[in-house]
Amino acid sequence: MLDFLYQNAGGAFAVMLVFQVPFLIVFLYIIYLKAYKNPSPSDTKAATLSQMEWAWLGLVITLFLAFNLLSIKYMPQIATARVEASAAEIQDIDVSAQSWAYQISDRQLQVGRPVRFSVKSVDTVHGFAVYHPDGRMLFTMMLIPGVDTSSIIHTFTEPGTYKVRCLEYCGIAHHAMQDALIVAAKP
Ligand SMILES: [Cu+2]
Repeated sequence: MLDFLYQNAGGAFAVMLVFQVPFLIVFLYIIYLKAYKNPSPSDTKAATLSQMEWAWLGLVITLFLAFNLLSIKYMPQIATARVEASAAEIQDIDVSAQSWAYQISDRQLQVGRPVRFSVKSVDTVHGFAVYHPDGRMLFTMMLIPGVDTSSIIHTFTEPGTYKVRCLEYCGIAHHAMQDALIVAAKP
């Protein structure tokens, strides 16, 4: 769905601006406040400020811990270990990456059946990223030649065509290093 944004330099630049412009606006606004609106020294007492700083620090630490603990089960490695432990019926797929294409033992997958991707590179550093049909990246792996095959287990929940892309720059045809997986609905 968002693919069009990433297929040309203008789109990528626009996405970058969406992230940067709010910071620029806040930055300029603060300069404006201190330069014209309220140039005198702050009248907040130092003691009040330090209380606020402690409260802020506590909030940041609490949010940091909460987000990490709540999201840990969504980490690909943790999710992989959980599926492996539950002894589900896993479909094994071997993937070999080579400049600038993938060899994939089977591109036909099924909704609801866990897939173990065992992926390696035979020449240089490559990536193996799988995208949902709506453009979201589901996971990515970095493949280093000479390192053992690495594997990840993913269970697809929706049928469709899932794009595969290399996300590690690997030479002149890196952008063309793409493939696709077909996920079929439950029979
Ligand atoms: Cu590449």
